[in-house]
Amino acid sequence: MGIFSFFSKEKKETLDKGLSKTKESVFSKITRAVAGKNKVDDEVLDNLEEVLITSDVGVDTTLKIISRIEKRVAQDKYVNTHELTAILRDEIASLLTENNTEDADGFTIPEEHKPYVIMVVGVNGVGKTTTIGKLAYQFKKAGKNVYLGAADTFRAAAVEQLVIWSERVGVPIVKQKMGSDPASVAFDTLSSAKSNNADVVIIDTAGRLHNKINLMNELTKIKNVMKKVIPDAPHEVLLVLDGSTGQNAFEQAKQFTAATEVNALAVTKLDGTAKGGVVIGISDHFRIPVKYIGLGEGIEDLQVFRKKEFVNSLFGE
Ligand SMILES: Nc1nc2c(ncn2[C@@H]2O[C@H](COP(=O)(O)OP(=O)(O)OP(=O)(O)O)[C@@H](O)[C@H]2O)c(=O)[nH]1
Ligand SMILES: [Mg+2]
Repeated sequence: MGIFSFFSKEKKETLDKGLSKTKESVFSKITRAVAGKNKVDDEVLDNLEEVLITSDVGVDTTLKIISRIEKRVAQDKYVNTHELTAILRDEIASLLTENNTEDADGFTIPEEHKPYVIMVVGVNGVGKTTTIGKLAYQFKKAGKNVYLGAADTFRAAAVEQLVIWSERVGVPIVKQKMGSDPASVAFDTLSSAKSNNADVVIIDTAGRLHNKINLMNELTKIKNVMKKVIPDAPHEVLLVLDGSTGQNAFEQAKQFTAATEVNALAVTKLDGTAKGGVVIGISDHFRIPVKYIGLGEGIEDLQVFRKKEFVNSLFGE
């Protein structure tokens, strides 16, 4: 690692540990897929296809990966099954880096937008509030002046949960009582943040309302009210997805991005699940970049998603 590497040993360990269940599962499936074979042939490729699909990579992305490996095998004539994981790692890394966005490197807070407003959305229980706490911690560590807004006023204890994070991180929070109008909370938060010259505002929102239409209408209303304080807010709408739900997370991303404007994704709970392959499918499928991954419940367990590092961790030795 050179001096320009921002990927510390600790972060690599958290990533490796977080992805270990997915890795074990993928490796044992690959071992079975190549059992008794020396050469990568059609049968091995068929088995590999099944491995990727059952590892939550998703059908479309799996087919792209298999077709790349097929080409490579055809070119090299004889490919030993021992080389398969290395090839898989290379081809997945190339697929992800070629086909859409560059590595996002998390959120960069531009000087000209002050405060920079991040609105966090997603269905209930995916990890929105936790991700906000972890993000606030990272911004604060980077010397930013952070404000939190507790605009999930629907669920009992939701405000309290964000208050706990604000205390843990040591950043101010703007709140009202449960059941109050979330758009009004967002308005208050942006007003306070603006008058206190804050750098970043992160707004928590409810994951569950009476129904999905209500939820989408409310998000629109919150956005519109924000614009009264800061005309180009929100600058980021971060959709949080629970990676441990595998293909469900993928479906949620589809539905949410169709219903409301989203420009960044975070995939949480990759620790403790064997379904981490879903990040590959999500990163391949959506134009919207995966910016963060959640690797645990702790304050340090949120990492910027970097495609190569992710694939290396998953398919490394
Ligand atoms: N293991 C693990 N747990 C996580 C991660 N992110 C969040 N959680 C846990 O998931 C649970 C739900 O997280 P919340 O942050 O409350 O989710 P939410 O989206 O705000 O939920 P609602 O407010 O009900 O919509 C909590 O117990 C978190 O500790 C993660 O990356 N890894
Ligand atoms: Mg919450």
